[in-house]
Amino acid sequence: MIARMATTTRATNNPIPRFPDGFLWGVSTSAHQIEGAVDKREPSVWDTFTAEPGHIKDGSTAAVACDHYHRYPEDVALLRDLGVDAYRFSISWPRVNSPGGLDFYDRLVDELCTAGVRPVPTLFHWDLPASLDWMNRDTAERFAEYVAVVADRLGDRVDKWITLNEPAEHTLFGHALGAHAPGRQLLFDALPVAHHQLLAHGLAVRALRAAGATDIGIANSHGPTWPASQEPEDLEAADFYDVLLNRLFADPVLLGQYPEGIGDLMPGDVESDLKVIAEPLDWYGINYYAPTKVGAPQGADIEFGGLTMPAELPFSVREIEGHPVTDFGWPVVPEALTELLETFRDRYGDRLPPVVITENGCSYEGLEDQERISYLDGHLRALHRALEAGVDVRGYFVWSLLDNFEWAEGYARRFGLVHVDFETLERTPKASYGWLRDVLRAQG
Ligand code: IFM
Repeated sequence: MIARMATTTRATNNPIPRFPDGFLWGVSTSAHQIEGAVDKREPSVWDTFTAEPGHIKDGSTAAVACDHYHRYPEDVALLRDLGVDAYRFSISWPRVNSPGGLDFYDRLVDELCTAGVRPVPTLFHWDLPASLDWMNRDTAERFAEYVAVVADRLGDRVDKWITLNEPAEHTLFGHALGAHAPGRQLLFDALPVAHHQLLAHGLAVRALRAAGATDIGIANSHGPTWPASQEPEDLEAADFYDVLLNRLFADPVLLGQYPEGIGDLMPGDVESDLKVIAEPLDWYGINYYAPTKVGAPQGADIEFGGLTMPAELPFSVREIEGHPVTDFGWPVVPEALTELLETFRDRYGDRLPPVVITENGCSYEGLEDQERISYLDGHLRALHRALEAGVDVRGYFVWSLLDNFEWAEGYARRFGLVHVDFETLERTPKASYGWLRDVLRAQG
């Protein structure tokens, strides 16, 4: 049930500049973070990881989460009343593997279509079936088979698809550092995980095309890397980090090549795989949250943003000072979004298809979330500046519709436009929900 709504809706009196006609406005979620109903699907690597003590900061699980599996009509009503054009959600591969699992997405897609909200599914958002492993190339082939099944079932109502969400984080947090499922600490030996996900992306594009899809993208996470100083060792470390987080995942998709020195570290017939990975896309999704300041290694482990970065890494992440931070401690730097988009335009030129911001948002407590309004306000203005600078941006999705299971942080980080009481599961739209609804109305 939807409770009363927060009352204030404005952080600034200046209207958000007008975005082009046809600009796609949406909000995003992911299956594991909101669905619950774990008994109605096979386990994922996240279930296994969560069950091991010590991994999730508040000791919680996603067994119920927002119970979106049962409460999706209420959540779709929230989307409709918000006035978004589109809803980005993810499809749980373990659910699709389970009897009747696809029926849930059938119902959800029908509900969205009835509400006039365009469904935009992501086909993989980190909840790998527990029986699979991205260290194995075969997982990429299995992914393409699963994608074909989903496209066959939903393709009559879904025309916009996202292959993967943030393979960078899934590789880095899940397989290199061990902070996310499946909890491996392989450091650079985790590189095959990146390659196999990228291959899975390319194979999925082919499977979707074979099913008639014409509007396909990926949601990669990117942010500017700022060197800690102009000293050569800091510049070198920052460049390395930029390769790891940005270019390792964008270059193969957009240019059909790995950054220098990386291809040799990848398994299999890399040249032939790159042809698959670089299957042309209709648009390129960017998840943006914050820039990262990076310097030379400091000879000690570093705790940063909920992660432990081991001393042996060839870089160290530093605090960005002089900007507000979210409850997660992430710096709020809207102008870095403009910078990022201009860098992409300059780096990839005409190889960059139209861009969609597939995630942007922040964690803050409270219903009267003026900080979130201010964050979104700033980032929309920064996005508009990128448009004015000639970057072809076609859409913007807020992360997230609902407070949800924020991975290793459990329920401690609230990213939602809608508050969820995790005892009663009651939804309460926050001030930012009302603010965004007003912005969307004004955009027409
Ligand atoms: O909650 C995550 C989401 O699953 C992927 N992108 C970043 C969000 C906030 O951490």
